Amino acid sequence: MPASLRNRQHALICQLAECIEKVWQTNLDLSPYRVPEGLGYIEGHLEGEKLVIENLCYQAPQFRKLHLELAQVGSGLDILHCVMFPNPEYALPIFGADIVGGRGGAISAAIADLSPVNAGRSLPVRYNQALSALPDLNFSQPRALPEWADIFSEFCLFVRPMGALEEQAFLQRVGDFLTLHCQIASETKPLISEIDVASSIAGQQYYCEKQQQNDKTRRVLEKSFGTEWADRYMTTMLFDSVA
Ligand code: 18B
Repeated sequence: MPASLRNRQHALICQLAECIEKVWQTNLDLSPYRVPEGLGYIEGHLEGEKLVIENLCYQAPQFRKLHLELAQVGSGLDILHCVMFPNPEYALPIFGADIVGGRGGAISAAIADLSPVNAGRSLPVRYNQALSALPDLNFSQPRALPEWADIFSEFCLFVRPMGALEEQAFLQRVGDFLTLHCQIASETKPLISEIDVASSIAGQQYYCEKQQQNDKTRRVLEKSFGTEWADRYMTTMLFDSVA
Protein backbone atom coordinates (compact mmCIF):
# COMPACT_ATOMS: atom_id res chain seq x y z
CA MET A 1 0.00 0.00 0.00
CA PRO A 2 1.33 3.50 -0.71
CA ALA A 3 2.63 4.90 2.53
CA SER A 4 0.78 8.16 1.92
CA LEU A 5 -2.34 7.76 4.03
CA ARG A 6 -1.16 5.13 6.45
CA ASN A 7 1.63 7.13 8.01
CA ARG A 8 -0.67 10.06 8.60
CA GLN A 9 -3.28 8.14 10.56
CA HIS A 10 -3.94 7.51 14.24
CA ALA A 11 -1.19 5.34 15.71
CA LEU A 12 -3.56 2.45 16.54
CA ILE A 13 -4.77 2.38 12.94
CA CYS A 14 -1.20 2.35 11.57
CA GLN A 15 -0.28 -0.43 13.97
CA LEU A 16 -3.29 -2.59 13.16
CA ALA A 17 -2.75 -2.10 9.42
CA GLU A 18 0.86 -3.28 9.81
CA CYS A 19 -0.25 -6.20 11.94
CA ILE A 20 -2.91 -7.33 9.43
CA GLU A 21 -0.52 -7.27 6.48
CA LYS A 22 2.16 -9.09 8.43
CA VAL A 23 -0.16 -11.89 9.59
CA TRP A 24 -1.51 -12.28 6.04
CA GLN A 25 1.96 -12.42 4.52
CA THR A 26 3.28 -14.83 7.11
CA ASN A 27 0.40 -17.29 7.09
CA LEU A 28 -1.36 -17.19 3.72
CA ASP A 29 -0.45 -17.87 0.11
CA LEU A 30 -1.38 -14.40 -1.17
CA SER A 31 -2.07 -13.48 -4.76
CA PRO A 32 -3.28 -10.21 -6.27
CA TYR A 33 -6.98 -9.32 -6.25
CA ARG A 34 -8.25 -6.98 -8.87
CA VAL A 35 -9.90 -3.98 -7.20
CA PRO A 36 -12.86 -2.73 -9.31
CA GLU A 37 -11.90 -0.02 -11.80
CA GLY A 38 -11.25 3.32 -10.12
CA LEU A 39 -11.69 2.09 -6.56
CA GLY A 40 -8.07 1.61 -5.46
CA TYR A 41 -7.41 5.19 -4.45
CA ILE A 42 -10.42 7.50 -4.18
CA GLU A 43 -10.97 11.13 -3.24
CA GLY A 44 -14.38 12.71 -2.80
CA HIS A 45 -15.61 16.09 -1.64
CA LEU A 46 -19.21 16.83 -2.55
CA GLU A 47 -20.29 18.91 0.40
CA GLY A 48 -18.32 19.50 3.50
CA GLU A 49 -15.20 17.52 4.06
CA LYS A 50 -12.80 15.70 1.83
CA LEU A 51 -12.73 11.91 2.09
CA VAL A 52 -9.67 9.96 0.96
CA ILE A 53 -9.80 6.16 0.66
CA GLU A 54 -7.01 3.68 0.03
CA ASN A 55 -7.83 0.04 -0.68
CA LEU A 56 -5.52 -2.92 -0.51
CA CYS A 57 -6.80 -6.33 -1.58
CA TYR A 58 -5.41 -9.83 -1.92
CA GLN A 59 -6.83 -13.28 -2.31
CA ALA A 60 -5.63 -16.67 -1.08
CA PRO A 61 -6.85 -20.23 -1.64
CA GLN A 62 -9.05 -20.06 1.48
CA PHE A 63 -10.15 -16.44 0.98
CA ARG A 64 -11.90 -14.99 -2.04
CA LYS A 65 -11.15 -11.46 -0.86
CA LEU A 66 -8.85 -10.01 1.79
CA HIS A 67 -9.68 -6.34 2.07
CA LEU A 68 -7.85 -3.69 4.07
CA GLU A 69 -9.11 -0.15 3.70
CA LEU A 70 -7.83 3.06 5.21
CA ALA A 71 -9.86 6.25 5.02
CA GLN A 72 -9.46 9.81 6.20
CA VAL A 73 -12.27 12.33 6.53
CA GLY A 74 -11.23 15.99 6.49
CA SER A 75 -8.42 16.47 8.88
CA GLY A 76 -10.00 14.90 11.91
CA LEU A 77 -11.37 11.43 11.34
CA ASP A 78 -9.40 8.26 10.58
CA ILE A 79 -10.91 4.89 9.71
CA LEU A 80 -9.58 1.36 9.28
CA HIS A 81 -11.84 -1.27 7.76
CA CYS A 82 -10.88 -4.89 7.22
CA VAL A 83 -12.84 -7.92 6.09
CA MET A 84 -11.58 -11.39 5.17
CA PHE A 85 -14.23 -13.05 3.02
CA PRO A 86 -13.70 -16.82 2.92
CA ASN A 87 -13.84 -18.75 -0.30
CA PRO A 88 -17.29 -20.35 0.28
CA GLU A 89 -15.79 -23.79 -0.29
CA TYR A 90 -14.15 -23.41 3.10
CA ALA A 91 -16.32 -23.50 6.23
CA LEU A 92 -14.65 -20.48 7.83
CA PRO A 93 -16.07 -17.50 9.72
CA ILE A 94 -15.64 -13.93 8.45
CA PHE A 95 -12.98 -11.87 10.18
CA GLY A 96 -14.01 -8.21 10.30
CA ALA A 97 -12.62 -5.14 12.01
CA ASP A 98 -13.40 -1.43 12.06
CA ILE A 99 -11.62 1.36 13.91
CA VAL A 100 -12.95 4.92 13.90
CA GLY A 101 -11.15 7.75 15.60
CA GLY A 102 -9.76 11.24 15.61
CA ARG A 103 -6.20 11.65 14.42
CA GLY A 104 -4.52 13.00 17.48
CA GLY A 105 -7.30 12.15 19.83
CA ALA A 106 -9.40 9.30 20.97
CA ILE A 107 -10.65 6.23 19.16
CA SER A 108 -14.45 6.25 19.43
CA ALA A 109 -15.09 2.76 18.10
CA ALA A 110 -12.88 -0.30 17.84
CA ILE A 111 -14.55 -3.52 16.80
CA ALA A 112 -13.27 -6.93 15.75
CA ASP A 113 -14.93 -10.29 15.37
CA LEU A 114 -14.82 -13.72 13.81
CA SER A 115 -18.42 -13.98 12.66
CA PRO A 116 -20.00 -17.35 11.89
CA VAL A 117 -21.63 -17.68 8.47
CA ASN A 118 -22.53 -21.38 8.43
CA ALA A 119 -26.08 -22.71 8.52
CA GLY A 120 -26.49 -22.68 12.31
CA ARG A 121 -24.51 -19.45 12.58
CA SER A 122 -22.24 -20.95 15.23
CA LEU A 123 -18.46 -20.91 15.16
CA PRO A 124 -16.64 -24.12 14.23
CA VAL A 125 -15.50 -26.05 17.33
CA ARG A 126 -11.81 -25.27 16.76
CA TYR A 127 -12.56 -21.55 16.81
CA ASN A 128 -14.68 -21.86 19.93
CA GLN A 129 -11.89 -23.69 21.72
CA ALA A 130 -9.13 -21.33 20.61
CA LEU A 131 -11.12 -18.18 21.36
CA SER A 132 -12.33 -19.43 24.73
CA ALA A 133 -8.72 -20.11 25.71
CA LEU A 134 -7.72 -16.45 25.30
CA PRO A 135 -7.43 -14.61 28.62
CA ASP A 136 -10.38 -12.44 29.69
CA LEU A 137 -10.06 -8.78 28.81
CA ASN A 138 -11.66 -5.88 30.59
CA PHE A 139 -12.17 -2.59 28.82
CA SER A 140 -13.47 0.35 30.80
CA GLN A 141 -15.87 1.45 28.04
CA PRO A 142 -17.48 -1.47 26.25
CA ARG A 143 -19.94 -0.39 23.56
CA ALA A 144 -23.36 -1.80 22.77
CA LEU A 145 -23.95 -3.22 19.32
CA PRO A 146 -26.65 -1.62 17.13
CA GLU A 147 -29.80 -3.50 16.20
CA TRP A 148 -28.64 -4.78 12.80
CA ALA A 149 -25.60 -6.43 14.36
CA ASP A 150 -26.95 -9.95 15.02
CA ILE A 151 -24.17 -11.32 12.79
CA PHE A 152 -21.43 -11.08 15.38
CA SER A 153 -20.19 -13.89 17.64
CA GLU A 154 -20.06 -14.01 21.42
CA PHE A 155 -16.34 -13.19 21.10
CA CYS A 156 -16.99 -9.87 19.36
CA LEU A 157 -14.92 -7.07 20.83
CA PHE A 158 -16.59 -3.65 20.60
CA VAL A 159 -15.08 -0.92 22.74
CA ARG A 160 -14.05 2.66 23.03
CA PRO A 161 -10.45 2.06 24.11
CA MET A 162 -9.43 4.49 26.85
CA GLY A 163 -5.74 5.30 26.71
CA ALA A 164 -2.65 3.60 25.38
CA LEU A 165 -2.95 0.44 27.47
CA GLU A 166 -6.44 -0.35 26.24
CA GLU A 167 -5.44 0.47 22.67
CA GLN A 168 -2.57 -2.01 22.93
CA ALA A 169 -4.86 -4.63 24.48
CA PHE A 170 -7.23 -4.23 21.53
CA LEU A 171 -4.37 -4.49 19.05
CA GLN A 172 -3.01 -7.59 20.74
CA ARG A 173 -6.39 -9.31 20.81
CA VAL A 174 -7.09 -8.56 17.14
CA GLY A 175 -3.61 -9.90 16.32
CA ASP A 176 -4.57 -13.10 18.20
CA PHE A 177 -7.86 -13.37 16.25
CA LEU A 178 -6.01 -12.93 12.96
CA THR A 179 -3.23 -15.37 13.71
CA LEU A 180 -5.46 -18.16 14.92
CA HIS A 181 -7.85 -17.54 12.02
CA CYS A 182 -5.10 -17.79 9.39
CA GLN A 183 -3.60 -20.85 11.07
CA ILE A 184 -6.91 -22.70 11.29
CA ALA A 185 -7.79 -21.62 7.74
CA SER A 186 -4.56 -22.99 6.29
CA GLU A 187 -5.26 -26.38 7.88
CA THR A 188 -8.89 -26.48 6.74
CA LYS A 189 -9.95 -28.75 3.87
CA PRO A 190 -12.50 -27.56 1.32
CA LEU A 191 -16.12 -28.64 1.67
CA ILE A 192 -17.31 -31.52 -0.43
CA SER A 193 -21.07 -31.11 -0.20
CA GLU A 194 -22.66 -28.59 -2.54
CA ILE A 195 -25.35 -27.98 0.05
CA ASP A 196 -22.72 -26.86 2.55
CA VAL A 197 -21.12 -24.55 -0.02
CA ALA A 198 -24.54 -23.07 -0.81
CA SER A 199 -25.11 -22.45 2.87
CA SER A 200 -21.74 -20.63 3.21
CA ILE A 201 -22.78 -18.46 0.28
CA ALA A 202 -26.12 -17.70 1.93
CA GLY A 203 -24.34 -16.93 5.21
CA GLN A 204 -22.00 -14.45 3.52
CA GLN A 205 -24.99 -12.86 1.82
CA TYR A 206 -26.76 -12.40 5.15
CA TYR A 207 -23.59 -10.93 6.70
CA CYS A 208 -23.29 -8.44 3.86
CA GLU A 209 -26.97 -7.44 3.99
CA LYS A 210 -26.62 -6.66 7.68
CA GLN A 211 -23.38 -4.70 7.32
CA GLN A 212 -24.97 -2.67 4.52
CA GLN A 213 -27.48 -1.45 7.14
CA ASN A 214 -24.75 0.44 9.01
CA ASP A 215 -26.01 4.00 8.53
CA LYS A 216 -22.96 5.50 10.19
CA THR A 217 -20.71 4.13 7.45
CA ARG A 218 -23.21 5.02 4.75
CA ARG A 219 -23.54 8.63 5.93
CA VAL A 220 -19.79 9.26 5.84
CA LEU A 221 -19.62 7.96 2.27
CA GLU A 222 -22.76 9.82 1.14
CA LYS A 223 -21.50 13.18 2.36
CA SER A 224 -18.48 13.05 0.08
CA PHE A 225 -19.70 10.93 -2.83
CA GLY A 226 -23.54 11.11 -2.92
CA THR A 227 -26.15 8.45 -2.22
CA GLU A 228 -25.82 6.41 -5.41
CA TRP A 229 -22.06 6.15 -5.22
CA ALA A 230 -22.20 5.30 -1.52
CA ASP A 231 -24.69 2.52 -2.16
CA ARG A 232 -22.62 1.08 -5.00
CA TYR A 233 -19.49 1.25 -2.87
CA MET A 234 -21.13 -0.49 0.09
CA THR A 235 -22.52 -3.29 -2.05
CA THR A 236 -19.58 -3.86 -4.43
CA MET A 237 -16.46 -2.93 -2.52
CA LEU A 238 -17.16 -3.15 1.21
CA PHE A 239 -19.72 -5.94 1.42
CA ASP A 240 -20.09 -7.79 -1.86
CA SER A 241 -21.68 -11.21 -1.66
CA VAL A 242 -20.56 -14.14 -3.76
CA ALA A 243 -21.88 -13.92 -7.30
N1 18B B 1 -18.29 3.05 11.23
N2 18B B 1 -16.50 2.45 8.71
O1 18B B 1 -15.51 0.78 7.45
N3 18B B 1 -17.97 -1.89 10.23
O2 18B B 1 -16.93 -1.98 8.20
N4 18B B 1 -18.74 0.03 12.65
C1 18B B 1 -18.80 3.28 12.49
O3 18B B 1 -18.01 6.01 17.23
C2 18B B 1 -16.91 3.72 8.47
C3 18B B 1 -17.22 -2.48 9.28
C4 18B B 1 -19.16 -1.21 12.98
O4 18B B 1 -23.05 2.16 16.82
C5 18B B 1 -18.88 4.68 12.70
O5 18B B 1 -20.04 5.47 16.62
C6 18B B 1 -16.59 4.01 7.09
C7 18B B 1 -16.86 -3.78 9.75
C8 18B B 1 -20.12 -1.10 14.06
O6 18B B 1 -24.53 2.18 15.20
C9 18B B 1 -18.39 5.30 11.57
C10 18B B 1 -16.04 2.88 6.56
C11 18B B 1 -17.39 -3.93 11.00
C12 18B B 1 -20.24 0.24 14.35
C13 18B B 1 -18.02 4.30 10.66
C14 18B B 1 -15.96 1.91 7.58
C15 18B B 1 -18.09 -2.72 11.30
C16 18B B 1 -19.37 0.96 13.44
C17 18B B 1 -19.41 5.35 13.97
C18 18B B 1 -15.55 2.66 5.16
C19 18B B 1 -17.34 -5.03 11.93
C20 18B B 1 -21.12 0.86 15.39
C21 18B B 1 -18.31 5.47 14.99
C22 18B B 1 -14.10 2.93 5.08
C23 18B B 1 -16.76 -6.19 11.73
C24 18B B 1 -22.42 1.29 14.70
C25 18B B 1 -18.83 5.67 16.37
C26 18B B 1 -23.40 1.92 15.66
C27 18B B 1 -19.27 2.35 13.47
C28 18B B 1 -17.50 4.59 9.36
C29 18B B 1 -18.75 -2.47 12.50
C30 18B B 1 -18.25 6.80 11.33
C31 18B B 1 -16.85 5.31 6.41
C32 18B B 1 -16.03 -4.74 8.95
C33 18B B 1 -20.82 -2.25 14.76
